[in-house]
Amino acid sequence: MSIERTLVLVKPDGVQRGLTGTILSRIEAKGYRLAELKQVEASRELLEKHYEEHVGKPFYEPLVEFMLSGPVVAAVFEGHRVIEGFRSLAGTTDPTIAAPGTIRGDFGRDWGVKVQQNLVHGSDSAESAEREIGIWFA
Ligand code: RTP
Ligand code: MG
Repeated sequence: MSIERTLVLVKPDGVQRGLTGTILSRIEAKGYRLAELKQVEASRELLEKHYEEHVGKPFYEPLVEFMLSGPVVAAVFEGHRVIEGFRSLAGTTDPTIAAPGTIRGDFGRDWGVKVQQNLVHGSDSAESAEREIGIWFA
């Protein structure tokens, strides 16, 4: 059995709405281990590194602005298949159609703004996870 790690962010909407504890406890309740945790006011430089794959997309600039709008909670969770397990728990990107029972589906919706405010980020592969953990927990 291999232990995987993933980077989870509670985005500014989740922190501002007081959902940090609820979100972290759902991940723990699914069986993953909280290995690192901190609240950060991310810099533009850090966010540009984190989101480098999205440079040039129409939502890139509003996404960076949104992530600069308030504190973010960064966490590392560990466990067998945690990367896909967390993305399944988070639900699909658009919170309006994310399945009920998921974090985005239960707590999020489209607010009619330029970027999806969807409460959480989770790494999408082992390579992304190691890269992103290196950025947020340097
Ligand atoms: P994440 O990276 O945050 O875990 O989310 P994801 O894989 O589901 O989504 P991704 O395609 O990587 O996009 C990163 C974040 O950009 C925002 N986004 N808004 N059309 C839109 O309004 C739009 N598309 C993407 C979301 O905050 C998304 O999570
Ligand atoms: Mg992504």
